[in-house]
Amino acid sequence: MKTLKTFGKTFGLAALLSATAFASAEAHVTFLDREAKQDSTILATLQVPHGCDGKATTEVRVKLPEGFVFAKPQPKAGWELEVIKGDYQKTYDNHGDKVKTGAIEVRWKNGNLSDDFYDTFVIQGKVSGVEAGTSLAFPVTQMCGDTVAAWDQVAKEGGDAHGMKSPAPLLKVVAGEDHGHDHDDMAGMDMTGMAGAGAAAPAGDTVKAGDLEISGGFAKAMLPGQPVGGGFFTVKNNGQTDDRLVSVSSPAAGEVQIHEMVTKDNVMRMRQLKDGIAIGAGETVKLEPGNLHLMFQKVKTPFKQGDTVPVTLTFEKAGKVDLVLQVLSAQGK
Ligand SMILES: [Cu+2]
Repeated sequence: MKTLKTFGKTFGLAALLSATAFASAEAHVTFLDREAKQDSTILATLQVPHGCDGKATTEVRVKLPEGFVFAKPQPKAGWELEVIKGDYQKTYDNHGDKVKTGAIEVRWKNGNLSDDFYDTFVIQGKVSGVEAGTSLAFPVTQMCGDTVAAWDQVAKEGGDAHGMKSPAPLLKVVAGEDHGHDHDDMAGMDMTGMAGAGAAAPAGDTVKAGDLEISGGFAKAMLPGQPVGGGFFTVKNNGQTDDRLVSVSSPAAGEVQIHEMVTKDNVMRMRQLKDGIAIGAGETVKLEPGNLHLMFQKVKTPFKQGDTVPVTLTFEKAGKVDLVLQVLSAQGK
């Protein structure tokens, strides 16, 4: 516990420094995904958007709050990793084992993250015994050689974090989904894209809409820190007239674009297809990795293997079609 006390002091001093030296810093250290479900194991992904006043970041220290347990940091190439263990205030149950101690602080050290670049630092852990609506604060100390930036300000209970110069990254704990159906979840979502009557067929099933037959829908799991995701499916046009996929929406993403991958001079490039994809009469069009695909932008919660992603496809003739994509591994298998 000695280490901890020393730490309190370090943080206090650093807070003073940051208030003056980093007053102009706009982009804070924050979590990529700022919400976590109760009693879920998550990848807490910290985004470090810049160095300290132009200097490269050489160390990132993260203090873990009570209620974020069984933590394991992700090693990063070019950084040493130090995990400081200590006592939890409470005792936690890990598959029947009573656990009282664990990681309470993680430090990535001796790295070199240029001020021109951005990077993420990931800690896997379980949110446990925390009431919904609580925000867990993860005070961060960012060191750039001997310059220190502390992201450790926490608003008082019910207070406002806005306007704070160096707020600690917060993770808001929300109610779990173990209450039967996912209607609770859907209530908070943007339903504008969810047109059409009736529920979509289960993930992976073939969906028919007019002359179209849509099958094999899947999405790739997203890697930590990856801001966009890919989606794929096959459309078969059994009719006598051409159709066209004109747009796609999903409650899981702020925007869904239709892309194609083109290789020119040995360089692979992605291109947005603003006019969508033609589905000629009698033709089968396959969206697949390395070729045509959906690109999910502004994804709210990174896709995890085993999840499902609902999408609404809009065709020129067949109209709106609801489809559920099964999330496979990041390799799409
Ligand atoms: Cu793309």
